[in-house]
Amino acid sequence: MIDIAKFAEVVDEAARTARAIPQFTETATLSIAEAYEIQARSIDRRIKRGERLVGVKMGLTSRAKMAQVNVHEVIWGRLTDAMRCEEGGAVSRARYVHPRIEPEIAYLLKAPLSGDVSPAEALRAVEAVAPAMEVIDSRYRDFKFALPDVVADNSSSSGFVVGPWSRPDVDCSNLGIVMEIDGRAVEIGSSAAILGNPIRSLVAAARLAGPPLGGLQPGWIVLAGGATAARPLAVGQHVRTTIQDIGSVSIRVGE
Ligand code: OOG
Ligand code: MG
Repeated sequence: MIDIAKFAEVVDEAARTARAIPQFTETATLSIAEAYEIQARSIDRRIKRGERLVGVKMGLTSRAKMAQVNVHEVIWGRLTDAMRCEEGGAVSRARYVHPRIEPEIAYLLKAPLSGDVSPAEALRAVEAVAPAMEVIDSRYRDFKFALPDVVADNSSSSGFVVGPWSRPDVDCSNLGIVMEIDGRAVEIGSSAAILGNPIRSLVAAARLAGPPLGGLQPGWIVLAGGATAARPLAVGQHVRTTIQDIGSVSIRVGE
C-alpha cells in the first residue's frame, strides 16, 4: 500500500523549506493516478495554511520542454495565490532549490470549463490572454525525475508572473516569443510550439484538470506551458519575456 499522505507531506515540506529530496520512484512504484493524488494532498496542506487555488499550469506541452526534462507526457499542476509574483517585482532565490524560468502564455477564464471541449468552446470561456513566466523548481535532487515524481511535485510549479492582459480575440496561434536575461535574448520561440496552438493546451486543461477540480473556474488563470526550454535563475538577474502582439512581462531575482 502506498501511503499517499506521507508522500504528500514529504514533497510539501521539501517545497516549503526549499530542500531537495530523492525521487519517489527510486524506492516506490507510483501510478500516475497515485501521483496526482499526492499532488492534490500536498496542495491541500497549503490550502490549510491559508493559500487559495487560483488556477492551473499545463506542462510539457512543447517538444523543447519534453526534451529538456526527458518526460514526454502532458502534465498539469495547481496554482495558488502565494505562488504569484508581482509583475516587475522580485522573486526571492532563497525560496527555491534550483529555480528555472520559462516563458508562458496565460489565459484568464470568465466561464467554467471542464471535460471534452473544442478549441472554439475553450476560447469562448477566455476573458483575456497575457504574456507570463513560470518559475519551476523541482523538489528532486539535480532536477531529475520520472513522470510520477514530477506529477506528485505539482509538476515543478513554484511561481508565476503575469503581464498585461489583452482581449482574447488576439490570434495567439503563432506569436514570436523572446525571453531575455539581463537584456540578452536567451530563448526564442513561437507560441505554435505549444501543441501547435496554445488554445489546445486550454482544451487539455479542461479535459485533464477540469474533472478532478470540479471544473476550471471563472477568474482562474491557466498557464499553457513553456514554448522553449527553461533557464536557471541566479540572484541579480533581470528576466523579461516579450510575446508578439501581447506585450512583455518581467521580474528580478533577489536574495
Ligand atoms: C516540468 C514542468 C513543465 C512546462 O511549462 O512545460 C512546465 C519541468 O520542466 O520541471 O512547467
Ligand atoms: Mg511551465
